[in-house]
Amino acid sequence: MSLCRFSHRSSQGGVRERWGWLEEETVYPLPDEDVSAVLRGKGEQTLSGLSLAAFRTEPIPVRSVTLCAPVCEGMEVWAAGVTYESSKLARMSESAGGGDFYAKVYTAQRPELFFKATPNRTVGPDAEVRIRADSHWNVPEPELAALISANGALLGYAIGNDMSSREIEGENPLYLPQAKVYIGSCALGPSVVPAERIVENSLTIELRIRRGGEPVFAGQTSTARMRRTVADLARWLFRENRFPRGVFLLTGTGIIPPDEFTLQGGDEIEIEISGIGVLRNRVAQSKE
Ligand code: DO4
Ligand code: MG
Repeated sequence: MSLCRFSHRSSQGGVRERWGWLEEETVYPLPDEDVSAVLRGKGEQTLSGLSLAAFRTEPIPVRSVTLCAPVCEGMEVWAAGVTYESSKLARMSESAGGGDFYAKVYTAQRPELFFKATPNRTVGPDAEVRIRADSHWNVPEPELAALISANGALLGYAIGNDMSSREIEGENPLYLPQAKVYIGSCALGPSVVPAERIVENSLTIELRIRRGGEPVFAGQTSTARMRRTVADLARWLFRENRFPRGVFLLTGTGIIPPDEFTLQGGDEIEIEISGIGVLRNRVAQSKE
């Protein structure tokens, strides 16, 4: 039972992206205005309420649709950083300037929050995430992603991948937007599980990377290791900011591959979060 975004060839031959309600192997298309109202914080305040609208529409087998990132025009993706000790330590050691500010932000009251992506920079399940041509040290960052409505209600959870260039961020923290924000730098999916079905503080997050079919990295953490709560991060995000169509907030990574590891074109990334699902993406090496 989750909210998804999908594309599907209609009987008239057209293909369009739309919202749907995913129940096991079936997708029930949802009226755009119903989902939009929830995201805008009007009326219904939970995703589960959408299931009623879904059962009035014609079901489609999930195998005949393409799942997309659960974001639409007007939505934004933001991210929190240094919310796990492992992220703090890795960044301190990679930082050319010593990285004292990572230690400070880890314990500070104000979290690190940064703009991550627009829908056109975000890919969905089985699509390609990208590594930059001007970076030689790149990693996926598997993160719990929270969907929050315009009025700050926590609607649900998905899986996020905050693709990052460790080389560019490590050279100078002022390069963070270039390390983090580019076409194909964010993956979201496979769908959004209603918040009321998830206990946020004890989820297992697993990352598996394969190259030529062989495992080259695997790691695991738990959201129990997160230093901040999603609600606290969301409160900071909404300070002096408005998200009229809703926003995704990635909550930081706790899995850092060893320093000698970098992604390569063709790698397969699999992120699993208990109770939410599995997000798979292939890596494309930019030629720009
Ligand atoms: O401080 C830079 C970014 C941190 C981040 O993305 C993370 O900890 O997940
Ligand atoms: Mg991150």
